[in-house]
Amino acid sequence: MEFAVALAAKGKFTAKPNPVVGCVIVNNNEIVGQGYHQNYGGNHAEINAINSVYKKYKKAKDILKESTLFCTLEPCNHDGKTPPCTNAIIQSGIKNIIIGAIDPNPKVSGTGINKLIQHGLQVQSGVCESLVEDQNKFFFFRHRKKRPFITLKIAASKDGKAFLQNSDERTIITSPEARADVQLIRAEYDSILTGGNTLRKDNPKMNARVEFNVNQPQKILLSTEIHSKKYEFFKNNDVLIFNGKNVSINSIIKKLSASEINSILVEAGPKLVNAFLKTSLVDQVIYFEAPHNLGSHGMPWFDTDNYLELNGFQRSSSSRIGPDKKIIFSKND
Ligand code: AOF
Ligand code: ZN
Repeated sequence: MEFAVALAAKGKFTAKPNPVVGCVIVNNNEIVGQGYHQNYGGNHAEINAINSVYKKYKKAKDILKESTLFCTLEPCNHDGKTPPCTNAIIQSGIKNIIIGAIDPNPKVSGTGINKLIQHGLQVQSGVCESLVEDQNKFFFFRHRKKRPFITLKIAASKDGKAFLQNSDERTIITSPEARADVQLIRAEYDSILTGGNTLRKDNPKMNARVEFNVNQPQKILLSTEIHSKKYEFFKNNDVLIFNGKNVSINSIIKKLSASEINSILVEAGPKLVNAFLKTSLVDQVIYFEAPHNLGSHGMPWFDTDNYLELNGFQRSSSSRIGPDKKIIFSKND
């Protein structure tokens, strides 16, 4: 199963917002087939693994009848973008199935296992369960909490400021190393959310500029104003726009909870960041801290009554990226 978990990890940036899933088929202590869910909308792991046996062996049918299938996630039992994996497994003749974790997706949850058992297959589940949940942290979170996981990303000067108030230019605070790390973080998320102020001030692209294939995060804009499409943010992929005088973060997150988005990275200015913190919907803060001060012209990140610890956050890790610090704050619940 550990090997299946490692296979699943290969789909980390291209399967999302689907979960990563790996599958290994074993016959007489030998691996005869393997596969993983490579692309969103594409074949599921089990299908790729079964196909790999057919590709390699002339007597695939006989081999499959005597094999055990290890799958990190419960095989699906619904018609989604692909047909149910349970049908393919039953048709393959495989009799033994070992599963990592039960699929928390209500369209599947438990029904995949039940179908296999009803057809006389031996099923065991819960093997390496926590590894599977960890590698699909956002997917499990959304299905359990019925809303996406929300992270705030903040780049601050040593004195806790966001930008220079006496300048119209974009203030670059952190080092190129820290900014490269942000690209990797973006690549892990299903969506990136920003506000109108950041759009106008920084004209950010907000895509994941990395040197490997990635399903680009869905861009989301929250703003009281309607913007022309001249901004970089509107280029290259569709933007979900929430406009209005009193846009409520709670109602927007509620709407997004009905979508497939498992995670939201909020990269915005102090106003929106403070508003998010006040909703109690933030699960994690990634705080980059540069070694220099911005001084009295700097705009503080947090309102005086709204600092991180007050909102239940504690430092869970701290590391160095180039000259900057990267501190992760999370909640204990
Ligand atoms: C599996 N094997 O490799 C994956 C599964 O739209 P679809 O058809 O691609 O279905 C997506 C859902 O299927 C996804 O939300 C999750 O519940 C399950 N993913 N299931 O048997 C796989 N990726
Ligand atoms: Zn499936």
